[in-house]
Amino acid sequence: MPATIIIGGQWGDEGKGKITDALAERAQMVVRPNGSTNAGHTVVTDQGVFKFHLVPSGVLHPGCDCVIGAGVAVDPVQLLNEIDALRERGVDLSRLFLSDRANVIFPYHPALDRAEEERRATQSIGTTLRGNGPAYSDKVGRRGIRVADLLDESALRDRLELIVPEKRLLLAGFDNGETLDVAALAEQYAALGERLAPLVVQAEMVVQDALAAGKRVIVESAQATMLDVDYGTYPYVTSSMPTAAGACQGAGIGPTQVDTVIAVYKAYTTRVGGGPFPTELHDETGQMLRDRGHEYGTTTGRPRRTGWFDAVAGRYAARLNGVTEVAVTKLDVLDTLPEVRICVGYRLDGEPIVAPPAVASVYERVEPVYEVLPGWQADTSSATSVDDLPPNARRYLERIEELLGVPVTMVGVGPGRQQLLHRQ
Ligand code: 2SA
Ligand code: GDP
Ligand code: MG
Repeated sequence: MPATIIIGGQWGDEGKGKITDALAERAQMVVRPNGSTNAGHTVVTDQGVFKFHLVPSGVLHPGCDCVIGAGVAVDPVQLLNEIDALRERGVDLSRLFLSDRANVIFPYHPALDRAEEERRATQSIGTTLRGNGPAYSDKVGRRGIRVADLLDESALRDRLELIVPEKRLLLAGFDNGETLDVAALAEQYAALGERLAPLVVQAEMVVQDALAAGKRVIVESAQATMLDVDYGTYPYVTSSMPTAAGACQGAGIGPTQVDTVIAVYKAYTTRVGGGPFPTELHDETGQMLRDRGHEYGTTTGRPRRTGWFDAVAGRYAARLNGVTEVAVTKLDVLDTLPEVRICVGYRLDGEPIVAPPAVASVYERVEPVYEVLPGWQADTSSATSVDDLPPNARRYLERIEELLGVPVTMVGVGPGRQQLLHRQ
């Protein structure tokens, strides 16, 4: 059976965790293909609020295997903390697997992340400071250490002997980086490797075997298309590939093994960190979206920037990912507005443009062209079907669908599991 990929269609935090949890009810496997502890995916159940960082959002469903794929950068300390916290809440983690090829985040990665952000000063990216960028840089620079390398302490020490001297130089005078000690790191990380060993598998084979056995496999991507290292608002991007293509690579599947790509969009837009955001609101409507939408980083608690739905960036993402279905979340957050806006075009120096420009400083200058639609000023959070939604809310969804060029099949009207409407 072909796999389903879930991706973010905007700048992240669209509600991918909630959509994954909903689909995982009928799946046998959820694979996380990319990102690191920078991600925060929220699932709200009767048991409370779960914020997943590395563990796939399908883990609350008994019978669903959860795989952390080769494309993920894993901080072993954070992963073990996440596992312990979930176990304490009674979550069964016996079906959690970790790729032997996933890269490992060492303590020098967050330190380098902080040092780099400080050095960039006014041009800082606004990263989550989890070491994500430095870890992926090491991966493609062939200086990475992978999960399998933690399982042999002497080989691990050899790898660190090669890598650490450069880190000492880069971190000299910062965080006592010049004192990084190979033997201590090797001992500590070999011990962490020992604790992780029961989870470690050749994940791409586990995923391939599941597909071959006709199991329903969901690939849950982290971050979002506009944060993609190639197609996002470079350099204000993350360092992995949060597209459908990147999800294939990180999970170890080919494009012909996928038949459904679901892009998740919020009914408005948010982004955390720096970088272009044409529809950003700096007024009380922006604050209202932040308040009603609880727009604070799931991992860092940072206030998220907020703005209107951007159908230009949205359509770009839908096309790049070959999206087959769209989920629109957080419609309820717009319930009180007398009118809602959708950005239907960009103008650059007075001329219309149809897609995001490559250069961030040029993208910053883009002016959004808005279409104004009437609001619905009614509660949507208790709707149980799309037919319950006020006509203006339905019109808003239809317009989004038209502009993205992809059917909207799911609509979120609240954080809870029941607050997800299915639409044909
Ligand atoms: P990084 O840490 O190197 O990946 O940061 C680079 C940019 O990517 C953005 N980024 C994110 N944007 C939205 N949500 C993310 N996850 C957390 C959440 C974020 C948080 O779920 O709320 O808690 O602050 C996430 N992760 C990375 C980041 O803001 C930079 O713009
Ligand atoms: P992700 O990174 O894409 O999984 O999204 P996050 O979990 O970082 O952020 C989404 C936030 O919105 C979480 O707090 C969710 O509980 C919440 N959420 C998801 N869907 C809805 C919805 O339809 N309405 C409302 N009000 N909140 C939602
Ligand atoms: Mg998030």
